[in-house]
Amino acid sequence: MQEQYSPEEIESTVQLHWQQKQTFKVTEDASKEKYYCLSMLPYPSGRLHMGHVRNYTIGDVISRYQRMQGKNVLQPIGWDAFGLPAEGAAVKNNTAPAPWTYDNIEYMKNQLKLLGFGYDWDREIATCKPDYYRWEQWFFTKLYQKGLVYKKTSAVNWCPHDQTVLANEQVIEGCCWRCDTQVERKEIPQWFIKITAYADQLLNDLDTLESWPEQVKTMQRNWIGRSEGVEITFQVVGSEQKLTVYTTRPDTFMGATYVAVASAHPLAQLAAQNNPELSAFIEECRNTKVAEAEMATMEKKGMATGLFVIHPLTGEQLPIWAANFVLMEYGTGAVMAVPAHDQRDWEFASKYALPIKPVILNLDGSQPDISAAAMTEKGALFNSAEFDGLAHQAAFDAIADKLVALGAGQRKVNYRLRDWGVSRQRYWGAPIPMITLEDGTVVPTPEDQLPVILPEDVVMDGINSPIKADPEWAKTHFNGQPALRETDTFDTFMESSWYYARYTCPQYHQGMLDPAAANYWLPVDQYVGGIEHAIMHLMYFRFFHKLMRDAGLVNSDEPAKRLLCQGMVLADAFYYIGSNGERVWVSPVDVSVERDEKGRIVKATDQSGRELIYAGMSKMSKSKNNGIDPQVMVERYGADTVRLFMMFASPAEMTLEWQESGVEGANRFLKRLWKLAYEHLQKGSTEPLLVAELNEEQTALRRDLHKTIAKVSDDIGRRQTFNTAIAAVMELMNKLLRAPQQSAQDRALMQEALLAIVRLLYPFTPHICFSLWQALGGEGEIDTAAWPQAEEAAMVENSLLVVVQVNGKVRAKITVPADANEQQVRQRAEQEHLVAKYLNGVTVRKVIYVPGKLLNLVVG
Ligand code: RRW
Repeated sequence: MQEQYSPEEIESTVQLHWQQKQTFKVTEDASKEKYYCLSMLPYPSGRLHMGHVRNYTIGDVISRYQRMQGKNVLQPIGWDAFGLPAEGAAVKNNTAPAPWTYDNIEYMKNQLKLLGFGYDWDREIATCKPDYYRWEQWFFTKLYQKGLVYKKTSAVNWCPHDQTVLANEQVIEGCCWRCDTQVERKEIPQWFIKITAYADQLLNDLDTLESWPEQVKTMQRNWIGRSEGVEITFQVVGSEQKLTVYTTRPDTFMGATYVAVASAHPLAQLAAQNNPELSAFIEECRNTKVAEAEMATMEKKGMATGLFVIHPLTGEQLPIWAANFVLMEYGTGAVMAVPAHDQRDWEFASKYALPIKPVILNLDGSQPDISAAAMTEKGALFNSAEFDGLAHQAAFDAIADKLVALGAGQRKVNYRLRDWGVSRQRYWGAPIPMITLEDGTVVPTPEDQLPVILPEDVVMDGINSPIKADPEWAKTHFNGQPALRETDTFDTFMESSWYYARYTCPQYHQGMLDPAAANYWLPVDQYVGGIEHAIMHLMYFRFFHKLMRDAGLVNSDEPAKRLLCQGMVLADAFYYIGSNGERVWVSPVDVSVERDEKGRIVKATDQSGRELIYAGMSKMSKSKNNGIDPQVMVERYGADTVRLFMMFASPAEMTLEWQESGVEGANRFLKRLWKLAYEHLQKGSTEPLLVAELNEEQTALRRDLHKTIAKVSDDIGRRQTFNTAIAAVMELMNKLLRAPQQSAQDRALMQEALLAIVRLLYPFTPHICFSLWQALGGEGEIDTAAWPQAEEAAMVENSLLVVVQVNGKVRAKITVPADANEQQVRQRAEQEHLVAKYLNGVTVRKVIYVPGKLLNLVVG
């Protein structure tokens, strides 16, 4: 063993060993308990981000820990390789998306290896390869045959200058990213998958996911948005037409004072025919595409249509307004407005001077004050004729029943969830396997024509998809007749919805999944990834699992038992004001700082000595130039140090503040561990440990060792508090550093402790632990070693702390053997100087003894 800890050397040697031995290659083995640990696969964006390192370190720690528990652990990795960034980069670098993607994969793969992650590389997947996406295409055609896929027109961003569809990311402040032309909305036919048919299952099964974070489940519940309500039908005045709305608050119905419809609603269109002003308003709404998230905050605008409906319970006429915040795609494209009890309606009514009629009392029975805002609580009714006095649920039921009886309403469960639009008008994606015949009929691509291969050798102009630009590409045949292929491609969330299942049988050619392999490994035992995927990806992932189950491909209901969402990675950000008043961000690696005694930054300068403004810690990002390159850190300190710091600096779900001083601390700790082992080994071999012969001090140290083993096991395995596990090992290390090393048993104990510590740290810092295990003479390789076991007997406290009082006043605390009786405890107490002092010249009249806790001597 070398005296100096030299991570570079150790890490490359150990990594080579893993590669040659194929340590992390696994196959199905019915004799072993399986464990499937999955981290969200990366986009091959070019270089690893610190956020990736955090994600993949957590996954690797859990995988290595589970392997040492004797389980058959699958930890795969792959590439989420399709998507728009590759198109942008290809145009910029004058290349094509495919070579750019494959180069990135090669580069990032090497970076992952340098970090020492224990992947089964034989299962690597790149989602842009036809042998992957062919099964996605196949599955889509099956879903089509089941009636779970349909085509519908839907709005996209359209650049009238470039004559092309733009992805949301390509619309910058309402304009085209290339030519700055105002973007329009355009309705085009697109493919949808009926996720709404699974809304109830996706909602109900959340209750079975006991080991998913509550936050994620809540977000999914809200996204699905199940509500019970009533669909109300109004008669339009002077017409045969009807207008239908859906409400979850029928109890407020007597307070409805107008109805609002989407600008695209047929009634608005009808009214616009002889109303140019309304027609212009509708056009304006059509051209302003508003993201759903912005709906709540945008300015609410509307216009009266001149039409009215009849309130089915009061017979009153309510005006119909066209409004920009009602969307045709949602529900019926119309809503009833109760401005006294809905804030959005209140704002709209206030703006356009529409009547506001309160009908719900405050909780205390008083009338609500609606002068400054709506009252949105649930309460008893007033101003509601025959329904006055009814409490919320009773009012809901009474009004619903009455509407049903009148034929003007029906109860309905509604979901906020929309069907999944999977069409993208982009090139770099899996072609949608549908064909249009000459007579306009649309059919799925026949199985023998799959995969529909995306050509990789293309020239990008950045405007048109090459498969749309080339009229030949779409040409095909169906039953001997000429036909045209779909030139749209899938949303990349399609690929990431089922990759976890394909990892179980990546080379299977007879079908999408090999049921034996899939059912051996699935469901995933532990999924690790960013919270940004809480809603969409994790919903599609759960949806696909159910679709595959219903196609007989898997036999479980949910894809992942346990989910861990790691926090963001932050770093200091600094800037100065440039000559045009702009902020110029300076990378923290190029900044020198002065700190006050509390460690706060008081002065920062760049390399030329220019004083900088400190902007605090923020998420590592290109825009603030505060990304820290993982590779640079690995080169400077070694992968083990980077991994250890990441896991120690904060709990996995919390944000992590990148501090180079913390990285240095982690590095010093590893050097101390190396040195301790080195010095121990320099003294030669050790004798067997004889537990019965250990003195009190040695027994206490051994108790600490076994308690640490128990704590670390629990912290990693159950609590997933990796930072406290590391802290516990560090504390133990401090004790070992001070432990005497004179006797043979001192050294035998040190040997036991070091062999345990290298295994406890192995999930975090596998390279150094691999080497130390070898040097210490551990049995076999550490990769296949068993996790250390905490011995119950070693953890038993053999001494107790007893509080000694004289006349109820605490005078001393003494340590006694655990089996001491009252007599022995009293003897030991009376020897204590501070106790003896109060016993001088007095008689002990009474002794109160609480065994193992308290001794009170009553004197007088
Ligand atoms: N390919 C998708 C993806 O997100 C995953 C599919 C399953 C849909 C924080 C994490 C920060 C990310 C900043 C930067 C995800 C990060 C994994 C970061 C892969 C996190 C990456 N691909 N968490 N990650 N950069 O390549 O959350 O503080 O973008 O779990 O790494 O990220 S990805």
